[in-house]
Amino acid sequence: MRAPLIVIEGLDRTGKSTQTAKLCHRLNGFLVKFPNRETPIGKLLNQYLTDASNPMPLEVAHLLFSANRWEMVKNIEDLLSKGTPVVMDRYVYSGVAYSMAKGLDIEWCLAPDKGLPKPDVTIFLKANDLDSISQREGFGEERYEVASLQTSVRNNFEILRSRYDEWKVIIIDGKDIDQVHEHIWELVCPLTRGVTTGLNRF
Ligand code: 2DT
Ligand code: MG
Repeated sequence: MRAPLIVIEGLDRTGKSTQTAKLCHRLNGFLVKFPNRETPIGKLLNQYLTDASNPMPLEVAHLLFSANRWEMVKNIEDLLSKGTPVVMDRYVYSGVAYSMAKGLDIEWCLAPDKGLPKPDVTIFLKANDLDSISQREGFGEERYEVASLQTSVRNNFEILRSRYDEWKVIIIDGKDIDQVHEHIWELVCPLTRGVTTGLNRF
């Protein structure tokens, strides 16, 4: 028996931080946010994301995002095997969806993440109304927070959703924080008794 690995994905400003924190608290789990900006690689990524004049090639950025996940694997596997649920705020799918939006090929994007633990459930917070997202506080502060890129990222998330069967979608338009949380809880609840199968891998 091991604890579940739960991923919450979505575009910028769809409430992932709020929802992952709330879920983690209820589960008594461990929260992992990607990119993790605290590690040496994460610091490079933070510079890249916050400074639009940073000339890093997009392939390099992609590989650093992936490396930033690999840095955490041992830690995550230990937690799961000891019975602590792990909740992730973004993961492999953000890596692929954002890099594809910048023109990279899907298989190329997935390759460096091959072997990473696969989530037991991936919950996609989907906003049908993208205009309301770009009006949320703080939107536009970072490199990828541009409406045209968000539209492309959303299409890429749809491609990934049809490819991976652990995906669940929650439409967030018109729902408040607690309503979205309860919906997430319904999806996660069956996993809280523990998971009997081993971890799958990408
Ligand atoms: P936050 O706004 O959630 O801090 O993300 N991103 C993220 C990628 O391009 N590749 C990745 O592998 C990951 C995890 C999405 C900052 C931005 O980083 C993007 C938005
Ligand atoms: Mg962001």
